[in-house]
Amino acid sequence: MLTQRKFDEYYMRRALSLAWRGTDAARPNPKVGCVLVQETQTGARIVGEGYHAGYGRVHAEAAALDNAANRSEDVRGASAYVTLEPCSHFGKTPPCAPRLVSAGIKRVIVGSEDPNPKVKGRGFDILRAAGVEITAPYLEKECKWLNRGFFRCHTQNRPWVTLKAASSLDGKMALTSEIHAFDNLERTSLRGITGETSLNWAHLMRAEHDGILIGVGTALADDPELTTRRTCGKSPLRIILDTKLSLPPSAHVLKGGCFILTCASGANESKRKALEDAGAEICVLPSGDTGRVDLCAALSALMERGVRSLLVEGGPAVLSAFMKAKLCDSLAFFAAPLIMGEGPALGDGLNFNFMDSVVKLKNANVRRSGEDVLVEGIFQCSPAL
Ligand code: AOF
Ligand code: ZN
Repeated sequence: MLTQRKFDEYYMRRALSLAWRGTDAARPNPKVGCVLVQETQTGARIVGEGYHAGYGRVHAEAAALDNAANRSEDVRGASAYVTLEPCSHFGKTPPCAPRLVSAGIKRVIVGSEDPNPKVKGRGFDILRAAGVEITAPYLEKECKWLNRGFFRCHTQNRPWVTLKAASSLDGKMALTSEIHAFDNLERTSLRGITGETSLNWAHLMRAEHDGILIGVGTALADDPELTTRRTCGKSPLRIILDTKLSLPPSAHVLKGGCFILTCASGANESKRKALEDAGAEICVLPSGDTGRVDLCAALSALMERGVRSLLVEGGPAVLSAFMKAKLCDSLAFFAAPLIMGEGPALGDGLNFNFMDSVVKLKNANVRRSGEDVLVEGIFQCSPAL
C-alpha cells in the first residue's frame, strides 16, 4: 500500500510530465498540468487529466475536467493535482478555482502559488472559502523549475537567463587568428570546437528558450541563423546586442525576424529603414557604464516583448558582461577535448582580487555530450525563484 505522501508524489509527477507537453505553445504563459484522481474502496484511479496546450487555450484544470466529462467519469469528491495555483481571474478563459469548486472537487494538491499578481493567493482563497482541502506547496522546486522564466519575470522583472559557452579544455572559444580575421571582433563559432552531439544539444536548448541573444561581433563574424534546424521545436526570438547599429541588412539572422537592441538613437535613417525592411525590430535603449547597451534595460525590454527565458550564446565579451552585471541564472558549458592555446576565452574581461568574489556555480552537474563534457549549474548570483 502506498503511503499518502508517495501517493501524492506519484500523481503530482504525472501532472508535471503533462505540463511539459505544453512546451512551445503555452509561451508566454506557464506550462501547467492537472490530474484528477478518484478514490474508491477498491483503490484510486485517474479519472481525467489535461494540460495548458497553448496560449489562449483552456487551462490545465479545465482540460482535465473536460477530459473526465468526455470519458463520462464522475469527478465529485475527487482530488485535483495541479502544478500551479488554480487561477481566480477572467482572462482569455474563465477562472479555474471556481470551476474546480463547482465540479465538486474535495481536495486540491498544488505545486506552487501563482506569482501573477492577478492570481497570487486568490485562487487558494476561493478554494478555501468553499471548504476544499488544500495541500500546498507540493513538489514546489520541480513545479517552479518547470516555469522558471515565468517566475523570474514575476519576481525579478527579467527573463531567466542561461549563458551557453563552448570552448576547449583551456577555456578558449576561438583561435587568435580567427579574431584577427574579423577585425578584433569577438567570435564564438561552435564550428570546429565541439562535436555534433553538442551542436544538437545546443539546438534543443534553443528550442527551450523564448529568446536567443548574441553580440553584433558574433553576428558579423559567424553570420549565424540562430534557428533550431537540428531539432524540432520553435526557433526562439533572435536578439542582437548592437550598440552602434552595425549589423548589415544582408545578415542571415534577420531572415524570419530579429530584435535589435541598440543605443544608436540618432543612427542614419536609411540604415535603420534598410534593417527594418530586412526583418529587424529596433529597440533603442540607454547605454550602461561601458558605453554599451545597458543589460538591465535590455532584459526589461525583452520581458515586455514576451521573452520569459533567454539563451545567451554571445562571445566572451557578452558572456562576461552578463556575469559582471550578475544578470545570469544558469550556465551550460561545453568543453571539447582540445587545447587551443592563445585565443579569446570564457571569462575574458573579468578580474577578481579575491577567491571570495569569483563567479561561482551551485548544483553543478557534469555529463558527457559525445566526445565533449557538459557542465551545467546555477549561478550563485541567481535569486531564488
Ligand atoms: C491556471 N491553469 O493551466 C494556466 C494558468 O491569458 P490567460 O487567461 O490564459 O491567463 C494566463 C494566466 O493564468 C497566467 O499568467 C497564469 O497566471 C495563469 N495560468 N493558471 O490555473 C493553467 N496556464
Ligand atoms: Zn486557470
